[in-house]
This record gives sequence, structure tokens and C-alpha cells, in this order.
Amino acid sequence: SFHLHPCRRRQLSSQSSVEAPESLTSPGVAEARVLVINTGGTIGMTLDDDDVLAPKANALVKSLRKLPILHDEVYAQQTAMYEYYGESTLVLPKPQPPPDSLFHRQSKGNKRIIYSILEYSPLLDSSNMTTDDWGRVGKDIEKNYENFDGFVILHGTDTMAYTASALSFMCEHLGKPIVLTGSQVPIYEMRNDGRDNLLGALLIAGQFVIPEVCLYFYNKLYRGNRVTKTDAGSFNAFSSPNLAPLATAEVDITINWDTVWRANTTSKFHVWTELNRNVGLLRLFPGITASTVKAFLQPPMQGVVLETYGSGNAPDNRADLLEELKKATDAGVIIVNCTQCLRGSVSMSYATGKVLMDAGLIAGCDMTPEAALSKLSYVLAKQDLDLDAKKKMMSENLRGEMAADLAGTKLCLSDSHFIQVIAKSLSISCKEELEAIRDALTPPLSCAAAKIGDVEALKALSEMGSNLSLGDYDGRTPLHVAACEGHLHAVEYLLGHGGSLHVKDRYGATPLSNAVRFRHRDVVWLLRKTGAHLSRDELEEAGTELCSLAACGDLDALEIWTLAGADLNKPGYDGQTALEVANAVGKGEAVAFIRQLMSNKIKFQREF
Ligand code: ASN
Repeated sequence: SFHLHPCRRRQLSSQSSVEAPESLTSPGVAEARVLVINTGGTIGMTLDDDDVLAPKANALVKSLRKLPILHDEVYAQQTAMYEYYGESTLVLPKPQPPPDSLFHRQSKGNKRIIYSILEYSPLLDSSNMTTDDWGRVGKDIEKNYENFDGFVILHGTDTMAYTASALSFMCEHLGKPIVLTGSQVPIYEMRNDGRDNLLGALLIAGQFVIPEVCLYFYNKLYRGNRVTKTDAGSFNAFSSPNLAPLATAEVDITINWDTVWRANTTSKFHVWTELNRNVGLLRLFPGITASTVKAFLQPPMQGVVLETYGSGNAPDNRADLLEELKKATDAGVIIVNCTQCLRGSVSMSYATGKVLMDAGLIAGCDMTPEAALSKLSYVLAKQDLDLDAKKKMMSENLRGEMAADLAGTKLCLSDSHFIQVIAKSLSISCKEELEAIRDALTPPLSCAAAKIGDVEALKALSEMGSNLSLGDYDGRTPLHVAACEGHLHAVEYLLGHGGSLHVKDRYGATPLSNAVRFRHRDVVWLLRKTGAHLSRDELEEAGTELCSLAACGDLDALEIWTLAGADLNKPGYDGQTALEVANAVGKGEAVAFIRQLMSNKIKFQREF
């Protein structure tokens, strides 16, 4: 779909009087198609007879045609665009980025964006939008999905965060960008933010395969289910408090590809339009009465977002209130705990938070109330699921709407949950999940690298942000493993990058005891130089060990033990020293060696 349609080429070549447009003279020129669904909002409003702003029908296309930054009439005529795509289609001018900018590299620089506008009637101030309107938008995207590369939805800002959140859940297995935008000042006014917002949204939807429902406003692209309107009087109207923008449109358009959510699916795109409207938002406040809460939770209510204090807290001395909440959850109402704070997540670190979990609430993690509410609408409409399955869905990360620690569960290798989470995360991955997987996989990967002394691999892991001091299921750190294998360079690297000398594995062994056991003299030397030492128990038991080494004349091991700090004067279990044992069994070589070591030992002690 990126290249000029053959019919349009043919049509053009028969119009000999028209000068050939650049798209036909240079074969590299491509086109991308974007469908713009205009639902209303300030962007297309004018003052009406009562002198208040209201949407103006059939005005946007005409007006955009006159704006050279949003339409190239010459190109449209030369490529017979209207004949092919209809009168409501416009085309952006050819982008001319600086040759070596990021934008140029990412967009290949010369993609023409052809956009067709589908205008709804009536156009709505977004305060008038309902779940049916969300369904209509979803169905129109589904109907046109294969004919367009991306979708822009023009929408009022007041409820845009709700629509964006809802669409993110309704669009199952999404593979193309859907970008909501609008403005604070109508596009028809001299000073307005509508032109920039529309232009940015079109460029992103047409040039980048960001398979998410996003919201573009004031030079930033956000994940749709993470935003909230935080300013009624600024062009910078939206915030995404718990997730960094997916892209910024400054000198370059920079996409944070690591943050982009992917459905990673083998299923076809589908829009789920059924939504349960028996949901609500209830904000706690000091002194709220139990009867208010009770009234709110009465049938037909099925799902509630309870906006709590701080990190998910409610009074724990209000048995009346907690009882009403408990009665409702027992009766099958799903209540999700979200914070009133703009930023942060609910946790159970306070008694005042735990009481809510005891009352049967589900932790909403760091979801915005808008996301939690529309997720409830979506999940409750899945009639083939039982209540437990719905609750499970509510606590899972479905579209990147919540942080990846899966409502408080931390990934770790010793957790049976781990495999499940990995499996899920491999099919749905975003930055937070990738980080969690990285952290969980770091110990086995870094231990494997340490095993073969692969310093390059250790470096790569460290540069990924991995913590090289983490141990595996046996508490064995990469430094333990490298010390066992005698990989001096790996030991040196690990000591400089988070490796700890003093960590004991499940067998009580430190890297130094491992290096001694496997007789790696140079590693023992380096560890000792860095400050490693044997434990009191190890030093205590060393006497017996030294005696048996002396008895069999193991000079190498005697030297390594001494280097590791063992005291040759320490007697064994029967009160004899190593020297006495060597003498007694007639190991003359060992006797001489031990004498030598005993004088050298003074030197070791000075060195360390
Ligand atoms: N009331 C308008 C709306 O939401 C506000 C806007 O678009 N800036 O439709």
C-alpha cells in the first residue's frame, strides 16, 4: 500500500498534459494511507449563535484543503487522487527532513501520507460520548483495517483518556497504530494547537508501525490507557504519570521502541464492542458514610473503581465502611483499588491498605482510574468467563495499562509463578516486562557466562543493566562460578562490576572457599588481595585439612590454603600440626615445604 496504486499510475500516464509528479519520476517515493475518523471535539468547533463553542459539520475537509502544511493540492491533482480515493481525501506535503536525522532514518524520509476523513454525524463534544460511540469507532476501524496503514481519531479532549483506554482493550490483537488527538483551540482560529496535533498524529500513524492505541498531544505520543487530562487551560493538556511517552516529536520524531507494547499474537485483529455499563468510580474522602457506599454498590452495579488514599489506603477503623465493601465483593461486585494520587501504585505496605484486600478488593497497581474503569467495562462484558476468570483478568496486564510486576508479584527464579510469567511475557512484551524478565534471567545467564569465562558476555549483560551480584537458585553468584572455574579475568571483571566477595551460597561457600577447593592459586591471590577471607569456622577446620594434606604430601594444596589465610600452626582434631604430621609420616619434602611456607606466610600477611 506504500506505493502509488497502478490504476492511478495508468490514469496519470494518459493525462499527457500534466507534468509528471515526483512520485512517478522517482520510483522510491511511497505513500501511506491513514484513515481519520472525526468524532468531534474542540479541534473542529466554531462559535455558534449563542456565542459558545460547538462542533461544525462539513467544515474540516474544506478548511484543511486550504492549509499547505496539511494538504498538497498539486500532488493530489497530478496523481488523480480524488478520482481514486474520493473527495474527502487529502495528502500531506512531501516531508523534507535533514538528511541524517533520526526522523529521516526511521521514516525513510519521503513517504507521502494520504489521509481520508470519515466525519461522524452528529459531531460530538466529547462530554456527550458514550460507550456506543466507542463501539462505532471500533467497528469503523475494523471495517477499514486492511485498507489503511494507520488510524487517527479526532476527539474532544475532555473524555479522550476514557475513549483511548476503552479502545485499547476493545482492540484485540492490534497490529497498526491508532492515534487519538484533538486540540484545546479550534483549528479555524489563528493561534491553535489543532494543526500541530493533527500533523504529528498523521505523521506517526502513517510512518511508524506502533501497534497500540495511542494519544498524541503537544509533541508527545502516549500510550492511550496511561493518560489523563490534567490541564484545561494549557496546550499541554495530558499527562502520563506512570509511563514515559512512547515518542517525542521535537527536531526529530524519536520513538522509544523499547516501551512500545506489542500484542505478539497469531490471532487476527478484532474489535470487541460489547461493554458493560454497570460500572462506576467512587472516590473516598474523610467522613464518607457507609450508607453512601452502600447505595453506590447496590445492583445493578457490577464493577467499581475505588479511588483510595496514597498507596491504596482506606480507614482501617471504619468497620461499617469495610463491611459494605466486603458485602459487595461477596455478592460478586468486582472492586478495583486505585490511588487518588496522580502518580504511583497501590501496595499493601500499610494496615490501612491490607484491610481493603481483606474486603475482597483487587489491587489496581498503577492503573489510571480511566483505564481501570474501561477495563472493568470490557472484562465484565466477557459473558463466557466466570467471576474468578474476570477477576484474574482485572489483575493482569492486558495492554500495558499497568506496571509489569503483575499486581505485586515479583519475578524470581525460585518462584513457581516464574515460568508462567515468562510464557506470558514472551507473547506480550513491553519495556517493564522485558526489564523484569532481564532481572529474572540475569543469574543463570551471568553464571553461564562466568562458567566459560566469557568476559564479553558479562560485559553485555552488565550493559543491559543486569545486576551481576545476583545469585541463582542455589545462591551461587557469577563470582562463585568464575572462582570455581579459575577464570581470573572473569573474576577480575566481576569484582569491578558488582560481584561480592562475601556472599555465601546455600552450602555456605564464598568465592574464596570455592577457589581454594578447586585449587586456583591466582584467583585465591586476587580474592585475598581484594579482601576476601575464610570464615571463622573454615579457619577452625583448616587445621585438620592441613594435616591430611601434609600426610599425603599435597604441596600445591598446602600452599593454596596458606595463601587463603589458613594458619599452619593450627592443630588438627588430634592436636597435631601439619608440620608434626608430615614429620611423623616421613614426608621430608612436605616438612621442608611447610617450613618454607611458614616463613613465607609472614610475607603473605604483610602483602595483604
Ligand atoms: N469540550 C471539548 C471536548 O471535549 C474540549 C476539547 O476538545 N478541548 O469536546
